[in-house]
Amino acid sequence: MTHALIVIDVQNDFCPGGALAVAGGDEIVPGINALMSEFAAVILTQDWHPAGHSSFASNHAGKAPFEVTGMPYGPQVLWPDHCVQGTPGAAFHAGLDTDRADMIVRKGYNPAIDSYSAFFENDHETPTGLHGYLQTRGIDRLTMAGLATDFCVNFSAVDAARLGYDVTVRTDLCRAIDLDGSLAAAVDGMTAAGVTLAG
Ligand code: VGL
Ligand code: ZN
Repeated sequence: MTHALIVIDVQNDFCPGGALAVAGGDEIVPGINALMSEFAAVILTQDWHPAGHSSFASNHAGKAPFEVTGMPYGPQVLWPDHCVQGTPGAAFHAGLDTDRADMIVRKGYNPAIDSYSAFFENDHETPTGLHGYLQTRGIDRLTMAGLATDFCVNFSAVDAARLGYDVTVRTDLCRAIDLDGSLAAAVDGMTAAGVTLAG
């Protein structure tokens, strides 16, 4: 099996001081860097929204961040403006060893659809292209780490398992947003999908 490390959204806006800070988000950086040498391939994902993205609460009159709204593709949590293309908040954490990455997958660039997963936008249909990339490289086993456990890591891991990859999530190298029980639900969902939780 060819084994890849997928590092999810280790970006300034998800680290302390960022627009959508995840508690302890920066603590995982050294451990992720240390893991990279163990893998045949390293892939980074980058949340990459245009200004005024439809997942931003600021784009919905009368809605506050962390409220849920209905979108044509289903319920959507509304977020503070974050990871706007080209801003410092969208950049990778300065301590992350990005030199080791073979591939950087950007997601969330479609103004009308959010994209938590590294594989599909939140309509669960529109592909990012990552599956094709992994298939053409013969990669069938994935280890994931990054931010946030209950959103982008969770959606990426469940999609990967459904696509047939052997998936492990290093929960010690992830941190969660944990909104209304979202972390417990994510753990249940990943386990049900056959994802191995390790660390
Ligand atoms: C994420 C919320 C909004 C994540 C991205 O990386 O988990 N969460 N955009
Ligand atoms: Zn986002």
